[in-house]
Order: sequence, then structure tokens, then C-alpha cells
Amino acid sequence: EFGITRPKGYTVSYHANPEMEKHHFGQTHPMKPWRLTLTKSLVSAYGMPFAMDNYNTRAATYEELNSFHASDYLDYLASAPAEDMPRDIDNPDKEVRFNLGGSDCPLFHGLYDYCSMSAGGSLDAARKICNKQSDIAIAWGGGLHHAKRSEASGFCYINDIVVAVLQLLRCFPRVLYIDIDVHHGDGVEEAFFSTDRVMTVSFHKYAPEIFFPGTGGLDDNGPKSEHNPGAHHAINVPLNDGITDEQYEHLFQTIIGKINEVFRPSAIALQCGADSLAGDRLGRFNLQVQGHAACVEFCKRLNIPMIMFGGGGYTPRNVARAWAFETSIAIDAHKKIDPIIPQHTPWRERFIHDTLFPTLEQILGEPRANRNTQKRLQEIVQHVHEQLRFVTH
Ligand code: V1P
Ligand code: CA
Ligand code: ZN
Repeated sequence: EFGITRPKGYTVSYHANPEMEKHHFGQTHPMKPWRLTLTKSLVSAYGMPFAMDNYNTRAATYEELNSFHASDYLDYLASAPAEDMPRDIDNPDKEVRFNLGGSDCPLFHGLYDYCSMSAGGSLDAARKICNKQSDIAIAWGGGLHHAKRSEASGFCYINDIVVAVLQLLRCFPRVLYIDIDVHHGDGVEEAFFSTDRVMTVSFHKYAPEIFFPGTGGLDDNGPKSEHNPGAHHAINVPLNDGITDEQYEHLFQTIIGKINEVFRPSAIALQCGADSLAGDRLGRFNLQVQGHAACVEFCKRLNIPMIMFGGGGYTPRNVARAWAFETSIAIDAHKKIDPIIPQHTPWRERFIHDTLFPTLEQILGEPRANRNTQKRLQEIVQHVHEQLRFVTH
């Protein structure tokens, strides 16, 4: 269909579980697993599944989740009763354990299944990369970068990325983690704070006190204790509101290009959180699908085995646009696909504008003011280059 064929010389796999999409965080919660259904509908309408190996993924087992998460946390996650109202509104006095049951991380029906399916997709993706059956593996149901070993945080309960990267480390000497979600990838950064086999790089809005999670300043480069091999292996790119495609692409290519030369990763884990797009319900940037996707294309051109994870993204139509277009980049079909959303796409009217690439004016009416000066962006590049001088192997 539409001449979309398998890419030449490499294999792309797509890992999804339609059961995941049926879960609900609650009426007013911004995280809508249904955005995965909308993404899949667009990917399928364009005929992209013909060009990939498609896997219906299983749930990760307790033992697999236990590779990162503590047993007492997993036991509680598996047994905590669902609550119909967020605890802090409903009955504020009830004990909160592991940060579960507040408004960010509610205890909803089927929570443990949802989490283990998200991690199952990411882990399957990592296994396909490890055994060389895939060169690019896509897991849009993963990317939940805030979860800690014994704590839920920011809509994330299980850190599927950490579980997948631990799997990659069994087969590859060095893994580069890149995070283009508008939020700081704190959980992944912290998990690999003390190893030089993983470098973590997050681009995010940074405004401690007012923007979640408040960490990820320019000087946060991993604990600088004397014998910590992980020192200088956490890179943070703190940004202000309104950054544009042009600035973001330039920053991304400069920083990731340099990191690739110095760190020479053997695999890449790319978190493609789509809340960095303009018009996101929680985000603050002015990125268009083109600018977000340019980061994916840049990584793909490095020709290194790669997992592409999902993540945040709170305006479902824009999430679906970005992740469908980024899927087309993975299979090298992006130059062929028609920007007009196919007539037969299920829920086509939900996209409002019938193109994959709405203009900023179409998305926002009036674009958000850009608070990023060229001078500050130059300082960031300078600081990152200084950090990378410590990186040797
Ligand atoms: O700001 C906070 C917390 C709640 N206060 C105590 C501080 N939480 C944020 C969480 C954002 C999580 C982003 C996840 C990801 O990086 C990865 C999947 O995208 C938050 C926000 C906000 N505007 O930042 N929670 C909510 N909004 C929220 C709104 C309505 C209902 C429930 C949560
Ligand atoms: Ca980020
Ligand atoms: Zn986010």
C-alpha cells in the first residue's frame, strides 16, 4: 500500500500490546493510554506495518521488573487496591507508600498489568536489538523515565527504559540514552549515576520549583565523588519556554554529534516523549513534528542499533502525528508518505487539521514567546564540551 516497503539492508521491529491502551488513569489525568491507539491507527493507515516486524508483546515478569525495582515496591504495586478517586483529594490522611495513590500516580484498575505490559514491550525491543534480529526497535508504550527503584513518580511506576538498558548492557559495552521529552529524565539518570557504560543526555524545560521534576540543571553531571566512574556521564540541557525547531535541532545535532565521537556508543536508547511539541497540554516548547522528528533522523543516521521509546505527550493528536512520522523515519519511508492524513484513518476527525504537519499558527493560534537566547544556548554547548573532555575509554 502506498509503495511502503521494507527498508533495504536493515530490520525495524514494532512492539505493542493493544491491551495496554484500555487502561485509564482517571477522568482528569493528562496521561491517556488511548494515544497509543491513535498512533497505531495512523501507522496502519499509512501501510507502515508492511515494512516492519510487528510483535504483540507479552507482559514483563516479576523477575524481569526485579532487575531494577525493589521487591517490596513490586509486591505493593501488585497488591495495592485500586482507588476510584485520587487519595489526596478523596481522603488526604490515608498513608501514601512509594508515592503511589496521589494525583500524579493514581492506583487505577489493572495498574500492575499496565506497567508490566509497558516494560514487556521495551524489554522485547531490547532483546531483538541484542540478538541482532532488529536494527531499530520501536516501543511507543514505554519511555516512562521518572520511575525510581522503590518509588513511582510523574505518571511513571515501572522504569521500562532502565529495565531495557540493563538488558542492552548484557550485549553491548556502552549505551547512550537520549531523552527529548520536555521533562528531565531523572529516573534513568539516577539509575546509571555510578557507571561509565551508560551516558544519559536529557533535553528539557528547566525551572526548579515551578516545573516538574525540578532536577537536571546544567551542572548536574553525575556525583563527582572520587572513585565514581559515572562522573561526567550525565549530561543535561536545561531549556526555557518556547524553543523553536531551528534552535533545538542545532543544539541536538551539535551535542549528540560530539557525544557520539567521544563516547562511541554501541547502542542507543532514544526516549521520544512528545510533550516537547508545541500545543502540548503540559509542555512549554514550540517544536513542530518536523523538529522533533529531525532528532530521530539524526540518531538513525549514526547507524547504531537503536530502541525508540515513547514517553510523555498529552495532546493525543500531536503525539500520534509525531510517533507515526518517526516510525516512517525508522523504515526510511518519510520522504514517500503523503502529509495529508489518509481518508480511511480511523478517528481521522480527531486530528482536527488533516495534515501530519500543522503550522504553529494552526496548533497554537499565537506561538509561545521564545525565552531561549542564542547566548545561553552557546553556554550550554560550551559546558557540555567541557564535561566531555573528562570522558575517555
Ligand atoms: O507537578 C507535578 C507534581 C504534583 N505536585 C506535587 C508537583 N506533577 C506533574 C507531573 C508531570 C509528569 C510528566 C511525565 C512525563 O515526563 C513522562 C511520562 O511526561 C503534573 C502536572 C504538570 N503540569 O506538570 N501532574 C499534573 N500536571 C496533573 C494534572 C492533572 C491531574 C493529575 C496530574
Ligand atoms: Ca527530556
Ligand atoms: Zn514529559
